[in-house]
Amino acid sequence: MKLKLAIPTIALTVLLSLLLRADEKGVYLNSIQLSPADTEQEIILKAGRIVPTANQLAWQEMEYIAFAHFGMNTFTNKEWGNGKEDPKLFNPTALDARQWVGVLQAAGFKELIITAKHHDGFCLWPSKYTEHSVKNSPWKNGQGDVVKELAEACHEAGLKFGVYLSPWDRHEKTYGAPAYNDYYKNQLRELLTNYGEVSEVWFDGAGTGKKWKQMQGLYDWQGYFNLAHELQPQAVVFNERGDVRWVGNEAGKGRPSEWSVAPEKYSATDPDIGSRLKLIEAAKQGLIIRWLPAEVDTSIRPGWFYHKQEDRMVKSLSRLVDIYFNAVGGNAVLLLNIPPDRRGLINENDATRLIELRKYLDETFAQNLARDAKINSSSQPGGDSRIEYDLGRPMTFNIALIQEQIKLGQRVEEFFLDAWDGKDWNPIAKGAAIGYKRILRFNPVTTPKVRVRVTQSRDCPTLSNFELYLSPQEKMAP
Ligand code: FUL
Repeated sequence: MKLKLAIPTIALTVLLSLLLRADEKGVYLNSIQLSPADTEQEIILKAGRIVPTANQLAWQEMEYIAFAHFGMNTFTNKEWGNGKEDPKLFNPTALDARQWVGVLQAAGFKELIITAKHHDGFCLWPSKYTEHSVKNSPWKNGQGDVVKELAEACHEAGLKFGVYLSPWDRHEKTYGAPAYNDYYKNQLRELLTNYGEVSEVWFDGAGTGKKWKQMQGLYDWQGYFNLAHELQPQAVVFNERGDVRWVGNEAGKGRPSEWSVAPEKYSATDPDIGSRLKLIEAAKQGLIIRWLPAEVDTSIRPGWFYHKQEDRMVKSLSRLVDIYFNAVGGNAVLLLNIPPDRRGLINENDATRLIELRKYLDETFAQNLARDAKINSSSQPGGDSRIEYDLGRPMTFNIALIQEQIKLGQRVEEFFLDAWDGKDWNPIAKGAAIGYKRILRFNPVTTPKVRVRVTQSRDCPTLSNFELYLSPQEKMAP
């Protein structure tokens, strides 16, 4: 007789994790200072107990966010404007925020971030502090406000809303001097006061030239963060020193091991941000380590802004699938840019591809083959921790999805996925970091039993979820 487990996988693994932790006295913090006197054991235990804030956790759980680069560059066919563009050039013929939101929601995005101001300084809202904005454009006779239309459409539909406000401003006269901080904060205050809830604030670090170099020592980053947190307490700030960090490239690539705990000083493009080695180095310098998860930002087209000549260069479905598995399946949030065209609409080519991707992902994740698995877990102090999933009968799968209970920290440093062949356990896949979500892809395996074996961790490993799938191509194979 086949016994079916009444408790769903997720609840049981959480329960097991909690039982495993019952005797621990841990302090869970968002950041902690390491010391040169710390032993390796102390360092990793401290790191294993760093946890996300409620905002960081809610952000991570969104998984899939849309970026919309739209502004002066859309009309000048540029990627970086010089700030001398005539506001009269901004003139979308059919801007429809609800069309953007409709497409993005159907595609499964949970948030939309708009470039309220890009490096050229042109503002998509009628800022009181500059003439370089929609108010001097022919669009709606200067009475329009793109930020307002988008914020309203997002809130109405239940899509979260975020703003990108470029710190680098090639139009504003005060840029390059301390007075620019007031200008920037005034604009930030407008955006974070007049448009309802804002869930993410993007402070881009990009720039070039003499004034930009001058500003490096002058930017009041802490002041910007404080203002963002004061006006929108539920928002996360994207910035090297903010709440969520740049993954380090714009190609849609995450690292094989993406650590969510990072030292206060790190290089965004370093292939290793927070391995045990990095933590030991950080301790030698007495650095603070903190929860700082990765965001993978990339565009569906070659450029960030819309260019007609790129209409046929929308990334292929297979490329987007790889980016998705790599980012969302690699402990990061995917921020995918879809640049609206000169009409002020999401172009048909991009919309079609986004829906294809949604369909592919829905089909892939439709049937969790481990849903009714019987679970057995064991762990010895100082030894491996193992969780076994008895599938009841041989099942064929080529995708495994594993999640850690990150409310208790990111702890796993090495793990194996093993399959039972009737006599022995054989490894199918191996990895280091898991974090919020790790999705592994491999050649199809048929087995009645699988197990996750954690061979190194910073503290007791606490898995919260395990799922198995067969990808649509394999389902269709003869
Ligand atoms: C970069 C900018 O220079 C690009 O134009 C784009 O906005 C990208 C998201 O960030 O730093």
